[in-house]
Amino acid sequence: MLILFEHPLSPYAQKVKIALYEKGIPFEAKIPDLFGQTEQVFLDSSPRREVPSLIDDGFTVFDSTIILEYLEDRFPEPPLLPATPQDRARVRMLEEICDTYYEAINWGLAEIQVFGRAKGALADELTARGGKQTAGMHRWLERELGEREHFNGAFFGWGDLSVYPYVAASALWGFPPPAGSRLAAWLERVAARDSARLCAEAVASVMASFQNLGPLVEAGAFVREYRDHRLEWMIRSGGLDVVREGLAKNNIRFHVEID
Ligand SMILES: N[C@@H](CCC(=O)N[C@@H](CS)C(=O)NCC(=O)O)C(=O)O
Repeated sequence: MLILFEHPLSPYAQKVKIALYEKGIPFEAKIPDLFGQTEQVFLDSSPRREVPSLIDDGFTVFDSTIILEYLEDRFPEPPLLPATPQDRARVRMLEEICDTYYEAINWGLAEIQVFGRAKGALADELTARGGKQTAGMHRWLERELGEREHFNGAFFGWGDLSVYPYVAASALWGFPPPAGSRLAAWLERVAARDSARLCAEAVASVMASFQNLGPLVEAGAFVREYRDHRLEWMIRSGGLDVVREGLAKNNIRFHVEID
């Protein structure tokens, strides 16, 4: 059986789980301990120590986009990519923007709301910036969706599973799509699918155990990865001091250096 190293809150892992559920591929989900004693088999599968990574009969694949490509090649039915080259390019562009721009906004909001990275005026400022950026993202997605039933086009697929985890997370952090928008109606339709529902249930059960993790972050129990677009988000949105403090306290990290 396929093994998927994942974490329920990871939008990248959710993309892959939705693909697996939609294709009806059985898999064993494992949550590696990213902050403690990590299984060697996970480390071997993921040189950056990130989830998701997939093991298929000894063959390992990391990075959600590459895993999605692999699953589409290995298990072509039902297809998740749309049929035309134009639609395929279109949904891949949606995925790219969501993975590299939208993700950082939600991640930043979680750093503030769950991991207690900033307090008082700075927390308010960062949250407000995240809210404005989310609203911009929602306007862009509303235009991209247009009159379509699915981002993918005629059927649910790659375009939808690439957007869903991010829009669902925005709602969790207090910034749902505007009531009455086509995006809100799309979210409701997608959330009703078994694949998305299973992911949402896993998110809810993790969130129930998360209160304010600020003291644990302070104590060094979490060394969070401030990589590429996330680091940029924190600095661009006004949180350079959060980065400085994290570096001083050694509770943020960058990509591991590959050896
Ligand atoms: N480009 C990768 C990004 C994966 C990623 O950033 N995963 C995060 C979880 S959302 C992670 O594992 N971070 C490790 C950490 O925070 O230590 C993908 O698409 O899979």
